[in-house]
Amino acid sequence: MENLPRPTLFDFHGVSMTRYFTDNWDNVQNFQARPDDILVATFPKAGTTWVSYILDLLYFGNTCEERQATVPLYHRVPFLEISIPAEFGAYAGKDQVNSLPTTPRLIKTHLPVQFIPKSFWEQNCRIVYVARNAKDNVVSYFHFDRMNRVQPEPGTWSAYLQSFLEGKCAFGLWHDHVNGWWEKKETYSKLHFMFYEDMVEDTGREIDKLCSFLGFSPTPEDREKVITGVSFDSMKKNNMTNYSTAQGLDQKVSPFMRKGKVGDWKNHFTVAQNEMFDEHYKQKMKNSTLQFRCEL
Ligand code: PPS
Repeated sequence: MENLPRPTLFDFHGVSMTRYFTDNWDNVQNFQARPDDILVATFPKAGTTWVSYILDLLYFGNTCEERQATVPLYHRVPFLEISIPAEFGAYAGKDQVNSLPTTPRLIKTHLPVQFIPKSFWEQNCRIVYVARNAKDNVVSYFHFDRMNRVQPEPGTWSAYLQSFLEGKCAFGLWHDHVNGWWEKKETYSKLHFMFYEDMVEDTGREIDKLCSFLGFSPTPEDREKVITGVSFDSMKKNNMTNYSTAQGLDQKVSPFMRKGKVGDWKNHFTVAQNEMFDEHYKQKMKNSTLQFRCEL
């Protein structure tokens, strides 16, 4: 993986993608979901790992200590569409999902809604979508692309910001991603929409809402255990959740568990970049009822 070439972006049915997310396309599209599968869907860097770990602890926190201590979260909640070529370790998220020993299976995806394999809809699976305000999302994505060989070279911050606004990041335009999933909520009732900012504001409240969506009632002790286990500081220290065991990531460039804050964009955006971003945002989101908070 250390020699894995940085991929380039290309247009894939109208969405910017890299080969690491399209090489296994037909297989991924033919994925056979089960009715109790739970899909965690996000635009990259919106809180996937956080919600994945909440789900993992809710379902399996009490069942197998060894698993909690030895199996990294990215193996417990595999990334459905990822596919790394044979010469760099031959890894396919779909195969990982199919070898999961647990029920329900927790599955991660960054696909826009129109690319979700159809069996998830046919099986009426529960889906949790996590969204994060665009400004913090792009900052987090920039630092991630700096440290992750699976991602295209990010270039400078100002070039990156421009590319983000043009949808030239893996998984395409943020605005289309969040709007596409938000609209799906109108017709698909098993979709629970969460906001990163709400989770930062009150993790316990958001876990309660998630549990009610899942039809799950943890004991007060278990609920507290989950809240403590999924705090930023615990997840940063926990080698099973901080990606320290993952290949291809250079945590010296930027740690995976970087800041975990709302409003870090203020340390990155110039006044001019902020104005330009807001103008573009107004245009792209003018028909959307989605509301984000960029500070708390
Ligand atoms: S990925 O690679 O797309 O799966 O990344 P993802 O997990 O979606 O997003 C990573 C960002 O989420 C932050 N994070 C958290 N914030 C607060 N609390 C907890 N527990 C938590 N866990 C992960 C992580 O730090 C990344 O955000 P930034 O802003 O870069 O710190």
